[in-house]
Amino acid sequence: MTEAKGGAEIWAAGIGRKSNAQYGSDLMVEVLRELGIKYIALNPGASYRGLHDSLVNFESGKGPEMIMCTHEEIAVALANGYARATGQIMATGLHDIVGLQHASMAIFNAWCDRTPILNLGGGGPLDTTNRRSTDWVHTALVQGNAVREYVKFDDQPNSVDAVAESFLKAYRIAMTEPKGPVYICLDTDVQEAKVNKPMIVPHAQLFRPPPGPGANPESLRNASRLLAEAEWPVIVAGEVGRNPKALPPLLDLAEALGAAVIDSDGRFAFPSTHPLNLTNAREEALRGADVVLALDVPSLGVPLGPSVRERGNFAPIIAPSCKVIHITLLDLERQSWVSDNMWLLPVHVPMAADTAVVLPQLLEQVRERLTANKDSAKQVQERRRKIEGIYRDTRKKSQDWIEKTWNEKPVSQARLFGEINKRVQGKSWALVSAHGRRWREAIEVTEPAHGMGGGRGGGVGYGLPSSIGAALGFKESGRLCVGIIGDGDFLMTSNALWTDPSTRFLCSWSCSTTVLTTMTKSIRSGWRGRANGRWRTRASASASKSRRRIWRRLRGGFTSMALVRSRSPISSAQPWIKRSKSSKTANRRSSMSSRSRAKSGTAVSSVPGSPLWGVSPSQNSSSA
Ligand SMILES: Cc1ncc(C[n+]2csc(CCOP(=O)(O)OP(=O)(O)O)c2C)c(N)n1
Ligand SMILES: [Mg+2]
Repeated sequence: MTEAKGGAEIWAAGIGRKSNAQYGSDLMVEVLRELGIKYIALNPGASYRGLHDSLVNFESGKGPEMIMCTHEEIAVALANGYARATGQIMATGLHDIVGLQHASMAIFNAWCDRTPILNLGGGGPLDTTNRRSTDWVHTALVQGNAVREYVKFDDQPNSVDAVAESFLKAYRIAMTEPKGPVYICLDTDVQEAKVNKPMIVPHAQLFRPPPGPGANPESLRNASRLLAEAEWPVIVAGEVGRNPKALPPLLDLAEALGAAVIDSDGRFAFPSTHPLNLTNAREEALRGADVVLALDVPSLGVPLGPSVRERGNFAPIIAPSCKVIHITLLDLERQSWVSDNMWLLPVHVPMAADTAVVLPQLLEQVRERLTANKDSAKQVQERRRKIEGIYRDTRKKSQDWIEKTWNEKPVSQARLFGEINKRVQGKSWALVSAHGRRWREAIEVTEPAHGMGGGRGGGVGYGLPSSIGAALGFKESGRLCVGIIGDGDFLMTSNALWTDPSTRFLCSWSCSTTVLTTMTKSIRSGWRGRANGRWRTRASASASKSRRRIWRRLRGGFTSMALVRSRSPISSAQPWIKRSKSSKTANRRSSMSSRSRAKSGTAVSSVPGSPLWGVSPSQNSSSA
């Protein structure tokens, strides 16, 4: 077993605190704690038993909390959803080559989503004399090669002394815009190395990622001039909502200009109830545009392109004379393996800056220019009237579609979306994933929790685990988390249901024949003590204590899980609406009521009833 060598001196006094590590993996866990990592999603494997042991037994109870998953793809997708919901990074634990290969699909998805994830994998031992049989088969040279094309950084610290630096670098790179997943391979010998000298845990604050950059002053002036002078400016919002701070100035900018807004990704950016929101009339809004302000749009050709795209025939729907301003940090990115930014479109004012920093500055300049022009108030008012007219017509079309297809058998998408909308409005809820082209026409979204986006990599199997990860992120908020997931997508990682972040989660298969309501109690971490806990002797009794805790949790098991097939699938979604005092009773009750409803085939109202939109646009725009 390797011993940690000298090197603590490189951490001068004041930049860290004394480590209590007895093993290399204890130090790894100390650094994870220092970085504020709350959760690690994992499927256990002997290649990181050292890390696993430290998570359980080293100063137990301090975290990160383990989220047990039945597949590494699920673990990484879960971390993706969590980061998109909270803006915070989660770690994953991936067994050597085999776990990494399972995880690779989800790592690729996270790469295309620009989502930060700290993937930690086991490997080795690189010292071949320490290998057991499978270690030979499961150790790659170099393991990070398997995912290098779609992580921002990968590393393999080769001693205990190199661990802290590797973790801090990986964290900083992952969390610096444009963000992305990283991978660190942890050699088993480094994890299991005994620490026989004082070590330092560096203060993470001193190695934190830099805040996003502001705009180039000249570009900012050009952008504000173009917008203030435009006849029909349109704002296309992409991933701008990843920082909720960017959204109030976006709303104010749209109001000041009287400009139409198109929400181009699943990530929430602008209330769908606001009369300037022309997302559902995209082509109509863009056809007449003389200026487009694009905000963090990963692939401009998608919102600016035609709805039906055919091979060899890509033609933007904006006029050739339309001036495009694009604020994005993706130009700073190195990427050649996959061109997920798609077509290269002309951009007249490119700005490599953080939208959360630029939007307040842009708003200020636009307001000044509009105030200086005596005609602008009237122009803005006229434009707004026109946009409101298009908004009303579009809404009417959507309403007609919903009413026309309401009673279709099997249940129509419009009915599914409409029913969900009726049940969530006025409640504290989150839309943790959305599937189907037309959900925006029936589901009102008014705040950042109403759209996570993600899944740009197009790898099926993402919806369920990422929804569970997002629900984990919303755990403390009390929000009801709703995921609308394709049946194909769902079935590819349906075992993610085993993972339970102890949060209420309604999941609808969009094939509209089945609704699944799960209400489960935590059984995560059930394996941790049994599979890997206490494989090495420690001076503390905490290991056996934690094992007793685990068995108590395991006995809790699933409280209920109801899979309901009926003529009226939506009715099974109701139990979560009525909250009762004790969660135990609530869960038991809801499972019973789902089952009895399924038996009797209770029908939901067959009439659309009150307007599905519930709240009038004017009411909602002020609260947004
Ligand atoms: C990992 C992976 N395998 C296969 C595909 C190809 N694929 C694209 S869509 C799809 C079916 C998705 O079904 P569902 O989620 O039900 O969506 P639907 O198109 O039915 O609305 C498949 C298999 C993929 N995108 N990713
Ligand atoms: Mg399907």
